[in-house]
Amino acid sequence: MDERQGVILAGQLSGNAPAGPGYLAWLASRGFRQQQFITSGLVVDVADSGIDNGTTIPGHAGLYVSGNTGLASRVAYARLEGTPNTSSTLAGCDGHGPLTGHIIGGYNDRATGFPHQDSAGYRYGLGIAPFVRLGSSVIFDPVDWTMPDFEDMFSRAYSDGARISCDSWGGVENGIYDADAQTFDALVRDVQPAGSAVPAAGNQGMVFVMPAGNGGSSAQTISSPGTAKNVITVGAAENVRSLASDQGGGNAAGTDGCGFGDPAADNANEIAVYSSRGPCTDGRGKPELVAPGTHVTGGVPQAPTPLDTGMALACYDASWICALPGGGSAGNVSNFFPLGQQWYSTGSGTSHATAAAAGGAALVWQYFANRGWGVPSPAMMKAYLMNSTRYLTGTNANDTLWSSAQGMGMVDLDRAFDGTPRLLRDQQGVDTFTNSGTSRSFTGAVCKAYLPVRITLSWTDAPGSTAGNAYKNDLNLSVKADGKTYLGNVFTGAFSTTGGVADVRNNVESVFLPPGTTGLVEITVTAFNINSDGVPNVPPTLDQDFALVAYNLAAVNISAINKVSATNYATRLLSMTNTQYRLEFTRNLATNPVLWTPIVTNAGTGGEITLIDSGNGMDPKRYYRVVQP
Ligand SMILES: [Ca+2]
Ligand SMILES: [Ca+2]
Ligand SMILES: [Ca+2]
Ligand SMILES: [Ca+2]
Repeated sequence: MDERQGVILAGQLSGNAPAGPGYLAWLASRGFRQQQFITSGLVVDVADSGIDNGTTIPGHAGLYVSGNTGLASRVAYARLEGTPNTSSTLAGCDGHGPLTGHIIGGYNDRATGFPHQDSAGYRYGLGIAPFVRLGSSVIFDPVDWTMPDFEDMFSRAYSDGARISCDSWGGVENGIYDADAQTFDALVRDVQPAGSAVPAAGNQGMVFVMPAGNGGSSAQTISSPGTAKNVITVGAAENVRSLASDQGGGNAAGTDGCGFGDPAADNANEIAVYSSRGPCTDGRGKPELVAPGTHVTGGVPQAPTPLDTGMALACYDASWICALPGGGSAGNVSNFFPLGQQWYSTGSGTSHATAAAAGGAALVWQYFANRGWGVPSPAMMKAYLMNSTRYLTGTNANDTLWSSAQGMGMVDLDRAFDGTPRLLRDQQGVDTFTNSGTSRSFTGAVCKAYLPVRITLSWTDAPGSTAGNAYKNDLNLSVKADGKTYLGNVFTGAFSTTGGVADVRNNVESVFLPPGTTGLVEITVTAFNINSDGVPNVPPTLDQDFALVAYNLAAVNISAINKVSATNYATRLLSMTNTQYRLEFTRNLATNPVLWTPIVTNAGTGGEITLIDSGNGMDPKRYYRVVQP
């Protein structure tokens, strides 16, 4: 990728531009280390035209640990899927697969200016997750489609450690849910189904990150299988990078080989004109997210023992990336950006935004491991990413969520890893619905009033019908805060608004409240209509699980209050207003967790006392407010 793209995803902005180089330091500040990825073994599958030279010993240093060819390669596998075409190769000669791979995971810490840094010090080809391993599933060899068997292909990828697949490709851009979308909806839940190349009992989840397409700015132009319900579909916002002549580009206007000039890459709050727009033909919202996708730089496949200025593989022709005007044939100087070197090139398209989001997904996956939160389900990955977005306010954005242009907003890794408490529930058996009309409720206490409260519900739906509406099981999100009730996906601009009607179409629902929300927040998930086998391979036939992310809420788990006595938990009254009592428990409940549930005390008052956890790890002593309505 491109360090400018990384700094934007990290939310480090100055106005509409990245605030300055330092993405690797930012990653370190959020606790990310190479060793964690070595320990977890996470692989991001790159279903594309091949990474670098088509082997697990790439020529480009950026695909090795620490950018050092003397250390381990981070290419886990490289293989052809489907049927080889004439002159088939695993090498990414067209430039697309290599660019994708470097955007996800390229490493560059060089501090020597040209050819590894631009004039402002940003590294070319520094990926979003520069520690992760990459697996190459070649489905364009390098230009023609190999007609892969998706079940075989991704069952192999999973078997080799892939939990996220970056699929920067797609078909017709018309918003239609077709057989491919159906296949991917099934694979998200179980990527090793019976009959596949590497079958396994039960469900094995895979996160698929897919492009919206480049059919914008007309409405309803999402490409399949990005129209699938369970994948994460990514639109393109603007990166901020000049390709003008004085920056190493081919002309004063900074126009790239696809015709996009510098105005298409000058504002991190704008949506790229070409980015495909939702909704799908059945009214489902798309895309889910956006990431910077114009004038993005990444690596070029390298010959053995490249020069200091790099040396592209002889077959490299940049035929499936923009590069610079005049490029696109082997040996052309305009196949590269900046001019005068052969390590890097550039592209514009939702392919490159998708790769950035896939890199972000890799960081989220590892963050769960780092925090001891277990392995996130695809539904949780989607909920977490969509929950931590940044609302874009520029041209083609500044609209009401869920937006057909910006989805739920820009991937925001700063919020994703800001350490603010979140209430998380990930496909827990006790939460699974088996009947329409039932519901689950969760109560949280707002941790920091100066931050927003953001709640996202996501579920992996059963594959839909290719005729009519694709949506099946229907869950509803409802949130009560500050005495008001908000329904999922009822927004005005960036925030939820009261009123409206329950969303019957989307299998992600969000409620975003601005800073200033206080007290208890009640979240209710209702199974409005359970008509399908949402959890295949697990009885019963009709069921649905879900993932829930509630940002800036600390779980309030209240049960067995009768077990709490003054003996066990001596308390003192800290303050008392009309109806609120703040008590301190002298025993540290953080290290002695106790389950709580609401009770009716009837202690001479007839009132109900609710204990509110306002701490949840933020304070060595746990404080509880008592509200007597
Ligand atoms: Ca299976
Ligand atoms: Ca612009
Ligand atoms: Ca619903
Ligand atoms: Ca089931």
